[in-house]
Amino acid sequence: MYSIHLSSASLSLQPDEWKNHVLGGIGFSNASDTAHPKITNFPFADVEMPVLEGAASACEIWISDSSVTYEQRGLIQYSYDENTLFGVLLMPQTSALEQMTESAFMQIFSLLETCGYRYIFRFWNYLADINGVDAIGSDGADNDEALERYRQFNIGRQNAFVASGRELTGNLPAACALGTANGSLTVAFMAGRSPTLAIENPRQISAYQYPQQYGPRSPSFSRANLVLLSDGTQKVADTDQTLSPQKLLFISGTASIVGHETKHHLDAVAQTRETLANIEIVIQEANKKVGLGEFNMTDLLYRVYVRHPTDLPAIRAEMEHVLGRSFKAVFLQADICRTDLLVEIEATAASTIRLPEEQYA
Ligand code: 3EB
Repeated sequence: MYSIHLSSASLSLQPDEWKNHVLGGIGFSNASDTAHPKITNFPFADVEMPVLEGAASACEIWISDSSVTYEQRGLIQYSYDENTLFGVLLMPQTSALEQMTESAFMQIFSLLETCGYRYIFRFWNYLADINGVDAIGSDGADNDEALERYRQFNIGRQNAFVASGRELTGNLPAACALGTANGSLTVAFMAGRSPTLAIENPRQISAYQYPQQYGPRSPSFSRANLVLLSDGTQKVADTDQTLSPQKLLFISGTASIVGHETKHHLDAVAQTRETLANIEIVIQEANKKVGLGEFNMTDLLYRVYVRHPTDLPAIRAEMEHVLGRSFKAVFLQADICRTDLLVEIEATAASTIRLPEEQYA
């Protein structure tokens, strides 16, 4: 399995034969990008989020080395090969965000149990107006105060983990949670048949142990998730050898948080530096499990969520300063789940990732 990153325009030019190996994708686009696919033969999270550099859209497409089956169940479009399932749930605005979120995650967990892909690598969560404050659902909590929507999302997500008998600490999936201007709740997910290894950050309290000041329920995610994909079909031709498992590292949305506190208020450059220090230590933790030098900061594919587009040049310059000039990143404009965070960076490492030249000029 590998991912490629390209614009919608390039995506639509790919041959059909290629598309039959696509597990799914996530695409970010400016509302004005008419090339953006609205209908695909594979599960596709279509996120309306401004792309700050280059093409008007940026798609991350996951491709299987074997054949892929496509299905739909309720609100979930999903696909799978013999060891990985990719799904997208698009939740219409039906009720309060907490209830919608709980329902969304319940449906996902139920599908994964049924299909036998219960080990979740990663969630991608996109919700409208993440920092907005509105009235919580009547049965949501023990008072009827207004609550920030990200905090409502956390209640619904945690309720679904509990109701599905999933652990709230320890081996949690990697994740990100970002705000969009429009749309409802979009959750994309990738899961497999065997356990993954959650990685935590020794500079940070685990998110699932954040104190109550960040909301009545803590967020259910790990700092990164290490996935070893042993593909029985990856036999070396005419020998008894099989390829060693592919190692994937999904680094969650990472921000300028040390302990549990936001650091460097109003300073996008210092927040970027702190965030990269967090990512670096997460990579070191992952390498303790799989071997020194397996993953390194310069080979990652980064996605950078920038709250204020005017901060982009400074954030990019700081990344160049730390990573060198040739790092690979897509920059998007998004609201981040704490109002004092100006930047959030996530990353993926895959040992067989292939990149087209185009997106990262
Ligand atoms: C943080 O470290 C920043 O709620 O799923 C990062 C990644 C963040 C995932 C989530 C939130 C989430 O707390 C915010």
